[in-house]
Amino acid sequence: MTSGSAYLDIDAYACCIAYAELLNHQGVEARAVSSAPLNASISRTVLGWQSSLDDYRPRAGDEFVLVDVSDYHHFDPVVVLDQVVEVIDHHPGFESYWAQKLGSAADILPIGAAATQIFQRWEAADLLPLISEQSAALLATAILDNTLNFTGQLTTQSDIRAYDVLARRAKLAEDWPERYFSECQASIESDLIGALAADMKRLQAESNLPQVFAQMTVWDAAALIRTHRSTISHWLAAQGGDWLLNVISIRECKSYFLAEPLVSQQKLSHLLPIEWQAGTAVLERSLLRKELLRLGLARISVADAMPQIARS
Ligand SMILES: [Mn+2]
Repeated sequence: MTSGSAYLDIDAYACCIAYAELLNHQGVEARAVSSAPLNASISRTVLGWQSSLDDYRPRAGDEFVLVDVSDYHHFDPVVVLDQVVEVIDHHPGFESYWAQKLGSAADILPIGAAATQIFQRWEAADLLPLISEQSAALLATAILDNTLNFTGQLTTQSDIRAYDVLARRAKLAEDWPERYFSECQASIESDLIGALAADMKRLQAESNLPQVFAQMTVWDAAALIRTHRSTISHWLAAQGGDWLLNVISIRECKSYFLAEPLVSQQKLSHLLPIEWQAGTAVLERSLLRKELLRLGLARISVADAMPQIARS
């Protein structure tokens, strides 16, 4: 049971732990394994739940289940590609590769959180009464985080229902969403560069999105940018000449973009109705990097289709 290489967010972390727990109940020996650093979405309280990854090093002959990742460029280095037996993910782009390789053992869906898919596995196995309070709390919080408190575009009814059931099992407080996202902001602000580095993706040069793409989810994005803008810009500019930071503001349900290179601003203006002012732009809804990737892919496929239409 493992996930991506760059960093582990709460969705990947929760899925590894909770799916390993389910498989062990089903008599399949499984370990939750990752060699990636944890990012700020695994907040102080979450770490205090005393549920963690297993201290285990994969051996020759082990099989791998991937959760919350399907792009084989970004696997945890412990993974042996040919020994992957199952993929559970909600990122776009590699659906047909895995469908061909694994058939129905590839479960890649446009859904708010991979944690919802893991919840569905527990439910389908009729074992939900056995889920530990920690795993229920982890999965519920992963759903909150990845759906942006249910405001993200990919949020589905299944995510909402999974949260309700899991939050009740885990006895989470009513104000847990606000407390959780405020905690994430505090941990980001206590190590801003670390948080940027941990949640940054490098996209292919031919991508129609900025090549250096950092993202963070906080309670109050305007305050974060006001206080830390020069530190952020300085560090991102050192990573390359085409960069963007997406700060998702849960309190206001908006996305704040920070990009100083003109080329990066233009790429984003191509995909979204935004106006840049001195390197920042605000979108009146919260938008995730994977939603932007989806928009970018849609534009590529439209562009690819054009010449064919012209020829026929
Ligand atoms: Mn996820």
